[in-house]
Amino acid sequence: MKLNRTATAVVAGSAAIALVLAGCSTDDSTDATASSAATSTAADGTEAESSAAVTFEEAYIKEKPADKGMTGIFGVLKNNTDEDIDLTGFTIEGLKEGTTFEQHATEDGKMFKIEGGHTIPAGGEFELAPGGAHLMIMDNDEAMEPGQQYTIVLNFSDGSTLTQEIEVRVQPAGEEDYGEDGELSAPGHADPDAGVDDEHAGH
Ligand SMILES: [Cu+2]
Repeated sequence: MKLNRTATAVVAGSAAIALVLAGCSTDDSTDATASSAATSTAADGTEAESSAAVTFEEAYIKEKPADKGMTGIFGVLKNNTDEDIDLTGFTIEGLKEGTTFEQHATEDGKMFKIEGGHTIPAGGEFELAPGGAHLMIMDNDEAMEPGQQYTIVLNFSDGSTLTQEIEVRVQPAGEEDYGEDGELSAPGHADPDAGVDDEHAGH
């Protein structure tokens, strides 16, 4: 304890000296030059990222408790090439064995698994949004809490792969109902024989 206190005192003392020194140099333009250099470095990083064939922006995983088996992944897929590209598959690294990943669409408030994959139009974008097309994490009993970071790997029909960090977030205000709807419409994942009953139900 004594050592820690001594160390803290020394650090505090150094900080005080630094402040005094900084105060003496405010007439110089050195500080302004340093901060503008930092800004241009950040801009370079952004440019490098947008040169990929497909980028996934504003991406997030909707939070879920451990006892809820599924959740959605949302964001905007941007195609930076002049040809249509399909999302052929994806995974989230580090999740329990048995977890499955599906691509879904939503119609009349019910979501269902699509055959093939979502198509990102040439030079355009494809939005994954609550109540619309989305990606799903299924058969998973792990809690995903806001702020947690995962790595998502997206595979595309042109053979390219996009790997990036994705954060868990709370669903934006006004879209909280999605989770309940999603679970209620889980029959979309049922076996194909269920379609026979659906015909009767429709009449
Ligand atoms: Cu879904």
